Amino acid sequence: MKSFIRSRFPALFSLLRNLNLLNQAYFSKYGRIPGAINYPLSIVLQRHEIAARKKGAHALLMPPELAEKLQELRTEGFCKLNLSDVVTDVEATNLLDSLSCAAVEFGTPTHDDLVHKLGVRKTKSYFYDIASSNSGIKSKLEGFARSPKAIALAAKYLGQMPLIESVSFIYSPPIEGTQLIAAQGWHLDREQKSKLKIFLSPYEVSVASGPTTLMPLRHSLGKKYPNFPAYFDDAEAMAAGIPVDEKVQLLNDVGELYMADTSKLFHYGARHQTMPRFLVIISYCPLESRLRSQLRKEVKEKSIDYRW
Ligand SMILES: O=C(O)CCC(=O)C(=O)O
Ligand SMILES: [Fe+2]
Repeated sequence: MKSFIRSRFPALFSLLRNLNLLNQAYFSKYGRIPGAINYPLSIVLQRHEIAARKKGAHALLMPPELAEKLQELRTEGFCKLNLSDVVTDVEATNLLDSLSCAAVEFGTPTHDDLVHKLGVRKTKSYFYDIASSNSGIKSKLEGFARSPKAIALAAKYLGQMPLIESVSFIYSPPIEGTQLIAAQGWHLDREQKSKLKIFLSPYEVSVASGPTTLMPLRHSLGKKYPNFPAYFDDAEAMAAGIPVDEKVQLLNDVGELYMADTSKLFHYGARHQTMPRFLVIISYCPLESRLRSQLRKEVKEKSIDYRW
């Protein structure tokens, strides 16, 4: 298209180029529009979509049996559910079977294997997302994430029809030593005002298998985020008045799961598990992000490389 205009209508081409009409792709259907139009338009469109999502969430009927869980989410910032609260017994069994089969098939590679055989970055060697290379599991998790009751709970909690931001099935090898890497340090997932995550394992989660750990809402709310936007350790948490002793480990039996607002609750992933760890993490979020682009860049850079 560009070269056609350039060869057939050189004057028009240079006019368009001068107006910057050839650079910013937006609606491919309409061709290209400049940033000066694109940016305000995208804000209007986003507002419009958020309003529609809010209406959608408002119109949804809350399954009565989940009303109490919604209340818990609002007061504690997290809640524990049975898988069968969200899907049918058959669907629950089916999902757990598929996850444990995928886990067995994947095996229990070491940190070195993750780095050298599976190409995981050294600074991320504490986990690998099995769903990233197993499309069957990925689509099962997407199906589960879309189940009407889970969506209803997320929509009522977030106040709008949620985006399913990600689904993953992470594996972490046993951790020796005490060094903390990335999400093993305390942090908030602060990109949005709220972010509701599902944590679900096909196995029992005990202290030995590395539970996700969080600080309930009453101890997280209003606390300054030390070392923002990077991670922080227990000593830094205590110095900031975050009562580390009040932390909650998300322990569960097979068939149970947690939902937690990781944007409001300080939390970390497993630290010192002696057993291999398999965990589904599904993230629901509102459409709006509160990071300005510079801050977003900063968070990304620091969170990838930060270690202590
Ligand atoms: O590994 C985990 O349990 C939690 C990781 C984490 O920080 C998150 O999913 O937000
Ligand atoms: Fe997190």
